[in-house]
Amino acid sequence: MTNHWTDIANANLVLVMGGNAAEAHPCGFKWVTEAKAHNQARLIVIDPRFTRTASVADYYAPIRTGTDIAFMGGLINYLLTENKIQHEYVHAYTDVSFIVKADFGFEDGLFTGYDATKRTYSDKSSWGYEIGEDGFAKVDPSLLHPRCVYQLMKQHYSRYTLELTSQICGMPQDAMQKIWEEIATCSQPGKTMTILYALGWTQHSTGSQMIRSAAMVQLLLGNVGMPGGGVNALRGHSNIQGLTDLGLLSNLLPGYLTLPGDAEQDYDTYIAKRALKPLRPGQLSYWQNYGKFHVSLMKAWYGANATADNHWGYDWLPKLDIPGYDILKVFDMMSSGQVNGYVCQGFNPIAALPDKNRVMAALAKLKWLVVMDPLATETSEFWRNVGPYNDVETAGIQTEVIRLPTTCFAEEDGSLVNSGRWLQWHWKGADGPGQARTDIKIMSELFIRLRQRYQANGGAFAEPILKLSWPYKVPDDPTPEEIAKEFNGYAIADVTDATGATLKAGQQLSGFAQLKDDGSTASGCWIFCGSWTEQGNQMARRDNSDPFGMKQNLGWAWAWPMNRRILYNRASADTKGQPWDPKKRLVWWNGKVWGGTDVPDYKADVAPEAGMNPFIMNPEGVARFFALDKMNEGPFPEHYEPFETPIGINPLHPNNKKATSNPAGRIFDSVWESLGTAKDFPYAATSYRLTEHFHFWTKHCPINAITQPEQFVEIGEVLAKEKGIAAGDRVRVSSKRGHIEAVAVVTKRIRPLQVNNQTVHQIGIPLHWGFTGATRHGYLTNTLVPFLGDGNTQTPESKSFLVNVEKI
Ligand SMILES: Nc1nc2c(c(=O)[nH]1)N[C@H]1C(S)=C(S)[C@@H](COP(=O)(O)OP(=O)(O)OC[C@H]3O[C@@H](n4cnc5c(=O)[nH]c(N)nc54)[C@H](O)[C@@H]3O)O[C@H]1N2
Ligand SMILES: Nc1nc2c(c(=O)[nH]1)N[C@H]1C(S)=C(S)[C@@H](COP(=O)(O)OP(=O)(O)OC[C@H]3O[C@@H](n4cnc5c(=O)[nH]c(N)nc54)[C@H](O)[C@@H]3O)O[C@H]1N2
Ligand SMILES: [Mo]
Repeated sequence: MTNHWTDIANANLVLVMGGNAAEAHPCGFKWVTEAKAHNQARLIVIDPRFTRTASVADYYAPIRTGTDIAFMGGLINYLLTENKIQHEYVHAYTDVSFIVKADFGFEDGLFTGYDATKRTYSDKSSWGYEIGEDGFAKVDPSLLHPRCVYQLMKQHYSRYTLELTSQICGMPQDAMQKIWEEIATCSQPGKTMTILYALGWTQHSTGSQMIRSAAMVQLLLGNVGMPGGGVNALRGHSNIQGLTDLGLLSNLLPGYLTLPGDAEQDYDTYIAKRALKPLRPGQLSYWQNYGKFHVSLMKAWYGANATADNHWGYDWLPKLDIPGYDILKVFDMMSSGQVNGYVCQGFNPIAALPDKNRVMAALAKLKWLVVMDPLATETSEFWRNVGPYNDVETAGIQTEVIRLPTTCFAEEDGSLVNSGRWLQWHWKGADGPGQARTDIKIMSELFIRLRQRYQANGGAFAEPILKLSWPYKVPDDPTPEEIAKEFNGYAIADVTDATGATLKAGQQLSGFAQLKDDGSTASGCWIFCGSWTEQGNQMARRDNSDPFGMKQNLGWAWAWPMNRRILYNRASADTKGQPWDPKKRLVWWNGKVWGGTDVPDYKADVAPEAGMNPFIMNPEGVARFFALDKMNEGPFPEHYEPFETPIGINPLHPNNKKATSNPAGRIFDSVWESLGTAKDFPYAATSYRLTEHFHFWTKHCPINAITQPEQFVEIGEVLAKEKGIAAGDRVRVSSKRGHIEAVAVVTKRIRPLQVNNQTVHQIGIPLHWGFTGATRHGYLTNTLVPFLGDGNTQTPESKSFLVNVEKI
């Protein structure tokens, strides 16, 4: 989230789109209720299904899955043509005036630089600013230059008319118009909309660009950095925010530092490419400190072994030969026999990943599989024949499966990072049962034994393991406190910071401004620096007072970065440093320093007149409508159809097959033949969760199993009638990849949509059941989902695929 949970109460308008917060985030959803009760906020919900969130909305409209970019593109077009934008904000704090290179273009659904044989933009060199001789990006504040971002954006979205976008989304024109008008009222400086989304946006082959299109709307309305505004990802598992913060994606290091690529064997080149110089005069470009964060990380990992002479152990970092080994890639490699062993920790891939039969076959190619989990999961039991639900030939599977029982999160101390970036310490509720051990203990024992083997026998590339520093009191059982302190970081030598304060060697750092690139500081995750200082564990703070009435609650837990609650909050004040609206006071300039009701996201002593802009992580200091080369399918979001499209064409580009679905989406060659078409599988399906279960594991708990005992699917009344299906009938739902059986729930909540002058029916498929646990055994929903995903994040397209439905 750019903002956070309690801040939702500051919104005037709440848009829930691409998520179902009342069901998937029932505790956090209370802040929407607060906004309605105390702020007269209105709630708009846009979802293919009428959900429990929709049931308390002021306005609900249906949408066809996978078409939200068309809706947002139409909205951008509306805001620009109707002149409903926050002018001063847009002019000062965004890239509208920046001039784009002359060879950039967009034609027939494709941007410049596309390589159709590789299905990727192999040449993104035109997706950039024109740079002047002074080294700065060129701008035209009049916005008249035909290639300034404003003009290009206007031109790009001029195609997104009300008529066309309504035909793509299947949303009636009057509903669309009404929602656009209401959203447009938030272009007034003091009026804010918050956008709450989750997987209804991420789980598409165009998911990242959907979210970008929402961010563009929020920028046009001047709603980023504002209380009650922002683009807010409501995250999944309780610590999934912590997962990305700590760099547990295959291409990341902790704190959103990035792993080097194969071409970056040289340390100085690696740092220089990331520590970018400002692109405009007077800007900050905070990533210029990259080297300090990186060296401090390497000191935390490798201690005295990381020295200036060995570039702080740079050679010990793996260098990526491809953009990343995401989960689709790893299972694709497994399928083709390139992976021998797999350690599966707190993950149930056969239930969670798309195309269950493909994942099954991949697991069966392993020599060994280690499952670290408190429970028996479908994955740990994948080799078991349970009749039609998992029809495998057990004798043919040679994979050795080893189960290591772990405790669960409630059986250990530690911190969880919530969607709002708050690190909240928690205390264990009970000891784990039987022989269960904590994940930390299992991993530490594994590390110690591996290191002993390398010490005794040597081996290829042993240094990263042999040189690792392991300073814990009980080496095979580090405490969560020790690890948390290491993430925060400490002074290795006496250190004087910019304010003149001196830290003694061994003392905990109080913030990342103290980090050095000379080896005198260590920090395992620079954005967590400040969470465990000499004053103790900041994450354990529980002061919920709200002295300014702005719901920022700075004494509750600790938020990264630097206990700042709202990112880019400098943008909540105008160019003179005064709040756009006195009722929405977040930070302001008092003549000497920046202060306020939140921790300023800015350099404290830089006066507004200096012209430094609020988006300090970008070298140009402003927010981007034009994404430069950061996205894999182009600088502006464009609507592409889901890979399995119910209408077969992209109404924006009916004559270019290459632009039907995301031209740079993630798909492996072997997957094409597993895709179906509307001829055999005419209905658009989407999958989702229910309040009564958490994924695939609460079905082991009798109470949850009783409340939602077996697989069902939701079918609209019109389609049910057409197919002769009554409520309670058993139906077979099939895709090109397989089928499941379920009880039919016939509902008014899903209605047929008019799309491209034809009727499209949608089917809703919840995902929790399987062949373990106390619920009625059955198939896995992911039997149906195609094995492909987003072009940037590789997130599978679990929210839009084609199925057929028949009564059994
Ligand atoms: N009770 C419970 N809570 C959970 C979880 C759980 O399993 N159980 N899981 C947690 C996890 S890990 C996550 S990631 C989150 C997920 O949180 P959410 O994303 O809110 O949950 P979902 O139920 O997957 O789906 C969200 C909604 O998106 C809609 N949708 C589908 N396609 C589209 C589309 O193209 N456009 C739009 N606008 N909407 C679409 C679906 O109809 C559905 O209502 O929930 C978390 N919370
Ligand atoms: N079709 C479709 N597929 C989806 C989705 C969808 O919407 N549609 N949603 C996707 C999403 S967002 C997600 S997050 C995934 C979820 O997929 P998974 O993360 O695989 O699902 P969970 O059942 O939550 O699995 C977590 C496992 O962790 C175990 N566990 C709990 N605590 C601990 C612990 O402390 N240590 C260890 N080692 N294990 C522990 C649990 O017993 C459980 O088996 O599913 C994805 N799959
Ligand atoms: Mo998730």
